[in-house]
Amino acid sequence: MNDLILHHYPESPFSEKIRLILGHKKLPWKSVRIPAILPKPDVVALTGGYRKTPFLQVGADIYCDSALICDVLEHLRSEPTLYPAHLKGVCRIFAQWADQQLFWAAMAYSLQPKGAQHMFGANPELGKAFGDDRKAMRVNMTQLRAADATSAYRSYLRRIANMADEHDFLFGAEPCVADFSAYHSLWYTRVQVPPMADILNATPSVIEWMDRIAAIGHGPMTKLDPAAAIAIAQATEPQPAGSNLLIDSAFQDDHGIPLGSRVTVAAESFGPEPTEGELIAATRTHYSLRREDPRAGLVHVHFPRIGYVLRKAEAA
Ligand SMILES: N[C@@H](CCC(=O)N[C@@H](CS)C(=O)NCC(=O)O)C(=O)O
Repeated sequence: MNDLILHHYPESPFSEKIRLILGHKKLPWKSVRIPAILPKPDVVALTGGYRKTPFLQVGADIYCDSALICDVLEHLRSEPTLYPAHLKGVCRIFAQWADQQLFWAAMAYSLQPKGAQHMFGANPELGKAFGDDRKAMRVNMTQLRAADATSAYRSYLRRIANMADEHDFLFGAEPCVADFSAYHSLWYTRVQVPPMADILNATPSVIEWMDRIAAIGHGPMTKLDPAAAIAIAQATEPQPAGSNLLIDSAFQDDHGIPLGSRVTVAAESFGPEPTEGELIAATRTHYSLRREDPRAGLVHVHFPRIGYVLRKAEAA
């Protein structure tokens, strides 16, 4: 099999979720460091437009969004599982809540002036560029005010503590996808913005649970430069739909858009840059687009169905 290449940057919470899952499943991986803000020419060469972090490259197949990457890693190595049979629905729904509600509360809390000063105090120009970049990404969403975010974050931490009081991990003796999704936002507060981390002190069982997750580590990783990753895509044929690392291939037509159509796929909110290509799969779980890139050659770009908008491309 082609190497697993994670495109990410150290401070990214959703990347920390995937780094830990790679460690949990003991999967070796290659690490490509990408910029945190636009422009991202090497990213877009592979994704065709999607600019969020992280994404996973396997040869000339590009898997966007950490939820889809979880499915890919589970398909590749089913043990230890992210989705225990008796928790299948609830752990995915909990993860979705954590990746949305908990994440945005944690971000708005952590990046109040004191937190932003810690992150960018030494480089105010970078702080301004980061703020402008994220502002442009914020479509179809309301921004939480710091005080409201603080209230929500405190409540969420108490609820997570109720779970961590009961078992070593949120749903039992072993971690599942819910743990990794709940962890990454709290990790951001604790590790990236320590001046804001005192909010965690009211829930010591959450801190102990975080220590257990952190102990999992990131597994065996080697660095790769972005140009080498693009050359790998260039030199590799993408996998035909149905034999890639996704679980299903049956066509599910909810949009009246036949396979073979020219389409765009874009995130519903936050980071609306679309990827355009030929629709080669639209299954229960994901969309796959085929696109030709001047630098990366023929690539297949995959997105989860949930959270993404499929449209027919405008005629040129
Ligand atoms: N639903 C996406 C969310 C990813 C996301 O919002 N990532 C943040 C970084 S942690 C991001 O893309 N920020 C802008 C950027 O890195 O360009 C996922 O699960 O992967």
